[in-house]
Amino acid sequence: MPLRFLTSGESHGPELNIILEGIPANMPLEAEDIDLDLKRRQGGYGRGGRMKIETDKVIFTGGVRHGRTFGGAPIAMKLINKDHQKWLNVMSPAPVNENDTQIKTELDDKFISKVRPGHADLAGALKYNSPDVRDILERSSARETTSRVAAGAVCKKFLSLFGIEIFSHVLRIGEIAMPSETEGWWHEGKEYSKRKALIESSELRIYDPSGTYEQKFKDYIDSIRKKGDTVGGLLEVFALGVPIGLGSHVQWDRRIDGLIAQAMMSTHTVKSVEIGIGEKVAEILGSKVHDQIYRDEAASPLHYSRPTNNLGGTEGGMTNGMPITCRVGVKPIPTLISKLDSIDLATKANAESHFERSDICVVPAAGVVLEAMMAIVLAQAFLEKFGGDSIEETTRNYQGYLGQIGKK
Ligand code: EPS
Repeated sequence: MPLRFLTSGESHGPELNIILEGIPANMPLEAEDIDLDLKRRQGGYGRGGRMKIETDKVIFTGGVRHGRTFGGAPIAMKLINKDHQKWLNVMSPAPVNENDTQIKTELDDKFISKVRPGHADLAGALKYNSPDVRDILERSSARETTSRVAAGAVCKKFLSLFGIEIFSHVLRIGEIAMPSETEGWWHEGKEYSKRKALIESSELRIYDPSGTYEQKFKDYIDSIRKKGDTVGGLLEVFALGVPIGLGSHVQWDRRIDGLIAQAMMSTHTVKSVEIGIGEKVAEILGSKVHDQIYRDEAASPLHYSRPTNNLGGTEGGMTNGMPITCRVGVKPIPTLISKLDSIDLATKANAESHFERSDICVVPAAGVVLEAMMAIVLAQAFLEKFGGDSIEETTRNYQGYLGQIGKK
């Protein structure tokens, strides 16, 4: 059975629900494995009022017993939306009592027919025949990324048992970019943990050993806030310790680079995905693009190494044993204090877009969501190749493969 997951729940509904099926039995799993990433997602400079209300924590409702997965049972999780208490009537599943004038007034007040450019509002309202755009925005809200992070955290835990680690950092926010020499921070192994900790302690999730960029970014985001605007950015997401041979060249829908790109692109606000040096492949000659392979006795046990990783860890739709590297561009949040020109679906007239509450910049938080999506895709591919019903069986399968390719 392939690893699969579904999420449900609305931004202001009572809770978010996740079902993740296919994680082998007997994997150690505790709430704190997930809560740590939920907290990371809530952070980042430039977040809005909602993150002051919520303290996202997972509640397991199935599939976990005594600190481990068991018997193939799907992992079921829920996350409570604290903010729901203020939306009890607006989000109530019960039919509306037309005689209750108080509720009718509250519902009228929260009815939305002005669509936000850049959001799902216009297409969603027409497609689903929803005069009230709230029918669309409640589910299309990036609140759903909380569920992805929960599913991704379980996948990260699974991958960590096989030495695979996923991480992200911010390269650019709007007009300000990190200097290119800081981009390769994680290639130098011995400083890795220290550098990672530096990024974790940064509210921008940047690698800033000089300490000069943190404030620059904060001032910049503050200036955007003052203008009533929003801002996007660029991130790098990478995976280390990935074995050679995940994915396949034999069919279009089995190529790992395509699967990674789809998962990244499916994430709210994402508008570009590059693997390795990405669009630069268009400018550089083949002799400089392709990562040459050299015999290297010291690089045991496979006895070869590659000094470059321009193709970002994938060749022919398969992982090639090098780190997987991905650069992802996220657009500014479409809910702006300074409203955008749009239309009112009820009156069919020009109208300014609707504003309720929003973040100014979600770029640092997006990194945590993209890590989750990378983890889900890699766990799927790993289980497709090595998956057993239990962790013990999966480990045996993996060890057997390492022996076969001479890596044990
Ligand atoms: C989000 C919760 C939402 C938004 C945001 C992400 O909360 P609310 O709608 O109550 O302010 O802050 O949603 C969006 C960015 C979006 O585009 O819809 C969260 O939990 O991350």
